[in-house]
Amino acid sequence: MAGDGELKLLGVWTSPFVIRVRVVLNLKSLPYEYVEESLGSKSALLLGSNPVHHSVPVLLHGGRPVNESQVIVQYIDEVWSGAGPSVLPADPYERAVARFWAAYVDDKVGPAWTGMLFSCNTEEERAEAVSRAVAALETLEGAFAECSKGKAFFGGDAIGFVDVVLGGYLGWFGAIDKIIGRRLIDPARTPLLARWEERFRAADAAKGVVPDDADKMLEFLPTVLAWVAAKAK
Ligand SMILES: N[C@@H](CCC(=O)N[C@@H](CS)C(=O)NCC(=O)O)C(=O)O
Repeated sequence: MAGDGELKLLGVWTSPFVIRVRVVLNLKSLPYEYVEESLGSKSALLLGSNPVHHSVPVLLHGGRPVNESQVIVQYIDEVWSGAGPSVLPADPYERAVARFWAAYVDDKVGPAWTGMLFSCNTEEERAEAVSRAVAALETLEGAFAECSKGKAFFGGDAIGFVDVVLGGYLGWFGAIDKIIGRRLIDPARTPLLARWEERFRAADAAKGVVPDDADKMLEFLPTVLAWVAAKAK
């Protein structure tokens, strides 16, 4: 169904929100054109396709834009329901639970991620954001036990909605690990998530999309900080 030129994704390679969409496109084996944006000089296509937020990701399907990463992931899952595994569970209750935890990730992990990297002015502020991230991850450790039912992923045997939503952050987590000198997903505090991280990173759909070079991420950090500073002006 996704013929040549039908799907175009506007993104930034480090964005957790873009990465989750790319993982799902890979899971479904959908061909797409990827367009790397510079958030310091956004393209006319990005500004016109996401006039409300001007943010990535934007998925263009046959030229029509779909915005907001969690919305995009669910859109792909619905439109290409026959291609590859379903990301959302078939059962309505389990689907509601998955949506709840995905929202939790972006409500709690998202702001802590920003706080650890982009909005901390002092090491104390960074440490405070790290604490908030670790607390959210400890809650997600319990969610993993509940959702996975002893299997490999939040989605069970296969990567599901909560997996891709949380998995999008792993590239930056690797960079944060280097900054703070310990693992954010600490095998002692969150052993289930630590093993989940290894499985998720090793999955074919994540390879080449979830950044695994923390130094490269850290080299890119000043670029993102400049975007954030310019936006705040
Ligand atoms: N809630 C949005 C968040 C997207 C977002 O914040 N994207 C960032 C990149 S990580 C962005 O494009 N920022 C540009 C801007 O806000 O001007 C989603 O899930 O898609």
